Amino acid sequence: KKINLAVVGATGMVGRTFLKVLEERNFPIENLYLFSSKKSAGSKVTFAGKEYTVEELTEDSFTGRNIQIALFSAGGGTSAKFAPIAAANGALVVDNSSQWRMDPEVPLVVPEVNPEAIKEHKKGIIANPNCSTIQAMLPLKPLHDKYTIKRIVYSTYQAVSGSGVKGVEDLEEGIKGNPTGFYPHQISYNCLPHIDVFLENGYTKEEMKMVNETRKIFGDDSIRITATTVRVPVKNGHSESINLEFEKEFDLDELKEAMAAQEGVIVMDDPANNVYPTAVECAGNDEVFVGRIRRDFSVENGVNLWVVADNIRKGAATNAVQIAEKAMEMGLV
Ligand code: 2RA
Repeated sequence: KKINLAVVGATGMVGRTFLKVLEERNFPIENLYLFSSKKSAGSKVTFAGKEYTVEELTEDSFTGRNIQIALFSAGGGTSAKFAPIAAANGALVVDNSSQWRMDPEVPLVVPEVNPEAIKEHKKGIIANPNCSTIQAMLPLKPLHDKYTIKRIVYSTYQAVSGSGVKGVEDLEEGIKGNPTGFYPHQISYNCLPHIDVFLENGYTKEEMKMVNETRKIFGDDSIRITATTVRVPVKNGHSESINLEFEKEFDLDELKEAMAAQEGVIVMDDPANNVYPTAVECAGNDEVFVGRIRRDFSVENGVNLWVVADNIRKGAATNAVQIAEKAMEMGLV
């Protein structure tokens, strides 16, 4: 069946990728509505061969239009105000901002990991996890099920596309010698241990997102987790070094097979032939790529992984569209 779908934040990097992914996946859309801030309203967007005019988002945008799914990627403030309005007008909202992720009445979903959480929504809002969390959940899910993860150390190497067009511009101009000053320090030829804002506990919001969102998605607050998230001079694609300690013993080949069997994961692991995932080669795909799989000999039952994914696709747009597809499959729309 075809449905009426809205995209809020349609002109942003994730919003434009929502549309690309919806078209690629032939999402069954009857009527499409595109919304943005006043600044971008009026711009034209082509979708499935048809031209659409982006409207300014207002409190009446959802009235009387029977919008059944609304994909949001327009910042926390817009989601805070307009997601409830969309839901009150009958839409199921899939929100990419961090606004609703830790709300107990809002499921935080990676469709390959915890699809059953979708039907738990209490206010018509489902939250898309942070990009760096999403890509970690896919390889970790089979390992947690099989060996029970007791501790995680995340170290991330995050592309500038995570900051949107302004981040990409600071890197590209910086390489030419004209940094735009978007980042607090030069990003070209540099690494910045600073994503989002610093908190009282000395961590950044990005680091605490990985800690808190992992526990919510696995439904397990006992997992011990620490994170260091770093902005690196990569245009697109987040890379992550993930160190895991398990309650149970494991066989390395069996562990690799468990990840390879996980829907959405591709294992690229043959160091003798220089085979391991890199951002440049993995960007543009919807899978999560895992390599450098090796035992951590410093603890009883530990392993190190290198995990790469496109942070705008699987890390944001594709994951949200997959949630919408799953919700339709479940008859929730
Ligand atoms: C970043 N994960 O990379 C954050 C938000 N997209 O900047």
